[in-house]
Order: sequence, then C-alpha cells, then structure tokens
Amino acid sequence: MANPLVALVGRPNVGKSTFFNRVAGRKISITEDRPGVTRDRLYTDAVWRGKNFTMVDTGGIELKSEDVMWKEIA
Ligand SMILES: Nc1nc2c(ncn2[C@@H]2O[C@H](COP(=O)(O)OP(=O)(O)OP(=O)(O)O)[C@@H](O)[C@H]2O)c(=O)[nH]1
Ligand SMILES: [Mg+2]
Repeated sequence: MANPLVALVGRPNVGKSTFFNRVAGRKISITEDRPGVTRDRLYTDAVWRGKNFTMVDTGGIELKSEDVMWKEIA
C-alpha cells in the first residue's frame, strides 16, 4: 500500500518549510524570514517514530490577497 501523505498547509512565513526540514532530517526546502519563499511543492519520504509517510511542503496560502504572486502560488 502507498504511504500516507502528510501535507503542510498554512499561511505564509509560519514555519512550514522549517518543520518539513526538521522532520525530513535534512535541508530540502529553502527557509527564510519573509513570506512567499516556497513556490513549488516539495515531496519527501519520511519516517517519524517508526511510521513511514510521504510529506509535502506547500507554498503559503494568502486567501484574501489579490496580488498576482499569491494567485500564482495558489
Ligand atoms: N521563533 C520561531 N521561528 C521559526 C520557527 N519555525 C520557523 N521559524 C522562522 O520563521 C521564518 C519562516 O520560516 P519558513 O519555514 O520559511 O516558513 P514557511 O511557512 O515555509 O514560509 P513560506 O514558504 O513563505 O510560506 C524563518 O525565519 C524561520 O527561521 C519556530 O518554531 N520558532
Ligand atoms: Mg516555505
């Protein structure tokens, strides 16, 4: 059976990619102290406390913004 998929979803600049890298155990996703750093989805296979799963880091969601960059990320 395929691994469960864990998606990290949330507002920009809240630490999704930092968490993703921490769980992955290596620096896969770029992290920075500004919103809009992650644009493309990043996948990795991970193990946490003996459980295997696939994890995806996503670009931050800014639901109210009309800015073209946020629309592109969405
Ligand atoms: N104080 C504190 N800062 C954190 C924590 N996790 C992440 N940060 C900082 O918050 C900033 C944003 O972290 P990212 O992991 O890039 O955030 P993101 O949610 O992936 O951001 P986007 O990809 O732009 O949506 C960075 O400067 C991190 O160092 C935390 O647990 N505590
Ligand atoms: Mg990110």
